[in-house]
Amino acid sequence: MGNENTQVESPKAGAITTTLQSIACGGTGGEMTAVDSKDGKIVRIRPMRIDANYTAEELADSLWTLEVDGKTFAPPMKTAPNYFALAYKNRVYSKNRVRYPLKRVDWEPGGDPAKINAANRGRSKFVRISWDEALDIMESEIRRIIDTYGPYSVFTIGEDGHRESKDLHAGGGMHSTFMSKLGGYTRETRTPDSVEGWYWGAKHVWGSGSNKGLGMIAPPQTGYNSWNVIKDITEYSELICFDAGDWELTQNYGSQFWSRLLKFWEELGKEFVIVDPFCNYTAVCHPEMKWIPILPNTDVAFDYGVIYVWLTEGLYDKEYVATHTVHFDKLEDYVLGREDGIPKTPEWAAERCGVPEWTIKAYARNVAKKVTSHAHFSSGSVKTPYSHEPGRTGAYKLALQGLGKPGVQQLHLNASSMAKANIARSTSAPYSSINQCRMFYPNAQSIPRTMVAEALTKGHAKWWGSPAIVYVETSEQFQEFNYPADPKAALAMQQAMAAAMGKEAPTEEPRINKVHMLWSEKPCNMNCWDGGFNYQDAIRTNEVEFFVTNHQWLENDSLFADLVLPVTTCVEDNDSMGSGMIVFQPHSGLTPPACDRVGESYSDFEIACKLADRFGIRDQIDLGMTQDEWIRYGFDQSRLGEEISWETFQEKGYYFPKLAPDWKELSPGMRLFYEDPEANPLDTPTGKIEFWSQALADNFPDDKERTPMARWIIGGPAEEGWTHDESLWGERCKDYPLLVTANPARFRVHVQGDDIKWFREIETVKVKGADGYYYEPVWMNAVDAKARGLANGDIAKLYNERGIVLCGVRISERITPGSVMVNKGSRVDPIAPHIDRGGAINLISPTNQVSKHCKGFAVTGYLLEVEKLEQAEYDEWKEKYPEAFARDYDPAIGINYNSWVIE
Ligand SMILES: Nc1nc2c(c(=O)[nH]1)N[C@H]1C(S)=C(S)[C@@H](COP(=O)(O)OP(=O)(O)OC[C@H]3O[C@@H](n4cnc5c(=O)[nH]c(N)nc54)[C@H](O)[C@@H]3O)O[C@H]1N2
Ligand SMILES: Nc1nc2c(c(=O)[nH]1)N[C@H]1C(S)=C(S)[C@@H](COP(=O)(O)OP(=O)(O)OC[C@H]3O[C@@H](n4cnc5c(=O)[nH]c(N)nc54)[C@H](O)[C@@H]3O)O[C@H]1N2
Ligand SMILES: [Mo]
Repeated sequence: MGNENTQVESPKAGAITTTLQSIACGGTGGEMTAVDSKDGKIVRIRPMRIDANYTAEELADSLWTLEVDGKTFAPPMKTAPNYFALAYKNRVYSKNRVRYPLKRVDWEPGGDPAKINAANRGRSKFVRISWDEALDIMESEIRRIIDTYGPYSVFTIGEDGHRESKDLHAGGGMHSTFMSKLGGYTRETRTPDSVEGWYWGAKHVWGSGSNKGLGMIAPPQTGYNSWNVIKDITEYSELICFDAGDWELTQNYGSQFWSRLLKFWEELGKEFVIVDPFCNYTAVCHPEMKWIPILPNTDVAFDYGVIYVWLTEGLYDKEYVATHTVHFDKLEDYVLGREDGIPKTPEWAAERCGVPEWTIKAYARNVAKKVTSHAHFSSGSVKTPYSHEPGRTGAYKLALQGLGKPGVQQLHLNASSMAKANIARSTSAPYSSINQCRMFYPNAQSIPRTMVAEALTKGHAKWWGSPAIVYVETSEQFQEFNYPADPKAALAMQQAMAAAMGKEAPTEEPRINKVHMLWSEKPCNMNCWDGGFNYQDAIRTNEVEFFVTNHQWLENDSLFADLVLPVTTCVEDNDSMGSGMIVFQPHSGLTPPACDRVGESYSDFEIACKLADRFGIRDQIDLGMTQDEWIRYGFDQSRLGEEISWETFQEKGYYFPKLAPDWKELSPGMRLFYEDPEANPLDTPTGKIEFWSQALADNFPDDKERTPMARWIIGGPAEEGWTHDESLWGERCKDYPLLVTANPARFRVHVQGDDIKWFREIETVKVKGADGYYYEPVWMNAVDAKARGLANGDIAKLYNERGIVLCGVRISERITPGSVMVNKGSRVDPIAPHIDRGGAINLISPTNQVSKHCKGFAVTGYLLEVEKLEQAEYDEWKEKYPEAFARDYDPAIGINYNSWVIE
């Protein structure tokens, strides 16, 4: 079967052809990149000159400059793509690419329990099948499931997330769009992963926040946008505190903007402090940084120690507190010990967070003395059990120092764009009309991503908070939801949605049922979300009659699938691009295919079209337009036409929107609120910053975990009503005494890129075990390693009651004693149920959510123990699970396709 859907031919034989691409793996676009190809294959990927097709005069109104103290910061004329983009050839031609449709050998369609062999998911191998056979299976299974149970038994997994940068061809919702045309589906909803603690905590302090919903502060008066925060910090801040957040590592996946900005700030003589269990890349790459090691998930103690110093030494902004905040007295009562008899002194804090008392005092006095901003991209400390507490104390610290004053800002994910452009930043928005179901729309029946395992294994689940993340009021967190959905409530939801979208509303209750088919368009739940081993168990039941994934690489969830449909990478598609949030300049461009497609792959959009042909609904999916027409339509729907004609855009291939003429004058960050809180209120119930929340007190009066004000919460046994016992002061820590710091990896974007061989050559990326296998490193302090008889290069078992993950020991002073650091996202390599060789750390993360009423995840700052894997046990496993140890393995890329496919 040819790629008849691609109307642009791949480069001609012989000559080198260059195409423009956007490669970021972050869901949104990255820096513009030039890709050179020959004979339909990529030969190299490199930066490109932004003035390649424009004169300096033509660019003049689009490029910003920042001038402070006689020093200048401006975008480079040569783009600075991230290292992932530059190495992407490894990814496109990885030995791990899915080249053909694959079917698990011992699964047959039809729903016969004897032919599902659910227990073998993640164990048995795959065989190649034709596209016709794959589409036959898809069609017959979807028809059977709908006939037997109704359409809500099809569960579409993986809306949005950090897939590759694509517009028309973007996955994560095409399956939902397709199913919606067949009468419905159960939607897997994303939880506020990047921002858990801000979402569940800080929203109750300073309102819904950026994008109206993410919980990081932004002024309602500017449509919840935070412009000119970088400019304000550059001009006024003397000190920048990175309270959990590794900007040198995490802010560079779109471009190298943040590396360069941090360098510029260094040149301006700014001071930096990083409070972090790990001496992170921001700390090691920038000599001016001061690192304060802290135990994971103890930031609340640290922050209260700091606040105690401020309150007792009068080092806070009293006037601001009086005019901009409410319930300061309650905070005072708690901090000074009037409420519970325990003053939260630096000494009290030191015993809990491991930071010496005098360091806490010095930090407190330094922050109060200097003009200080706090950088929180999403922040490691807000992905922990009870993360609403550090989310709230983080907000309190800013409030006490006059948030919004010149140079006193929260630098966060939606405050990291340099200058406002005149028109919409990208052409991607119009594609929401094709991929209608992507992100943020509620559905008649849904399951939050954090509760899928529970819903599948128990058959029911209950939570609070709607499936939407942005554009929602804080009060939606008080709403209760259930799986299976109540058909009456589901009908009401459908009618409300129809009304909001101006569509005809259904009148009959939907035929709600439990889910029996899983279809993932972003298959990495077990490795990105919480309780991964439980998720594997949930897939391994006959209740799941069919599990299909669309995927480019044979890894993670796809290893557990019954059918894998091969997907193109972003450089193979005929597409367009819009820039994401962390690039030098907003831009739009056309990205024709850079190379021939690998194997028989199609984009998620094309797969939906093929299926739609089988069901006679093609015109409802592509709306009768070719891909070229869609790309033109995207241009027409964007506001690009106000500044450039379609013909010129096509000829030039890319465009930088002009800057808003007044971009420098836009009120920076929270300045409006600072200047006049009455005229520019927050969207909290009182319009002010609330140290204590009446809304929480009214709605969840018995919640001892998220009380109306942030408290030092350590949890405890489940019998006593606690969601977690993941602290150093409970019972579980007797068996599992180490707190893990499970961060994003420098050389992966989440799970993406673990097979890039150029990175795997870097010494710190993997640890070679005595058996020749390259293990994911566990970074341990010498103190903790010595106590366990561990040496560099040892194979170690990381475990708790949820299972065992193998890692390679890397002893380093970069991690504080009491914690070990393992990067999330190393590929799953199952040995047996609840034993994994790949080092996929999220497999053993908590299965419970943030806290009782907060359905988000807790994926770092939890307990485990580390122990050497002795040779005798290794040999025993090898004998017991021979197939796991016999998988074809390439040290340059790790586990690969051949190990799972019978050729
Ligand atoms: N321990 C720990 N866990 C964490 C975090 C942490 O800091 N620590 N961070 C959390 C955060 S902030 C986030 S945002 C999440 C990220 O979690 P996700 O957004 O789920 O992460 P990705 O790994 O980027 O997921 C993308 C998946 O889609 C696949 N994919 C890419 N492009 C396409 C495509 O075009 N089509 C299809 N069908 N598939 C595609 C990729 O191969 C990959 O499997 O992880 C969270 N998990
Ligand atoms: N290379 C790469 N870049 C990425 C990603 C990736 O996977 N790879 N993911 C992207 C995404 S979607 C997001 S949301 C951002 C996240 O960007 P960040 O907010 O910067 O990342 P986090 O992992 O949330 O936080 C990182 C820092 O928090 C520290 N930390 C962990 N636990 C604690 C704690 O309990 N207390 C304190 N004080 N510090 C702690 C970690 O050691 C780490 O240095 O990164 C983005 N950029
Ligand atoms: Mo994220």
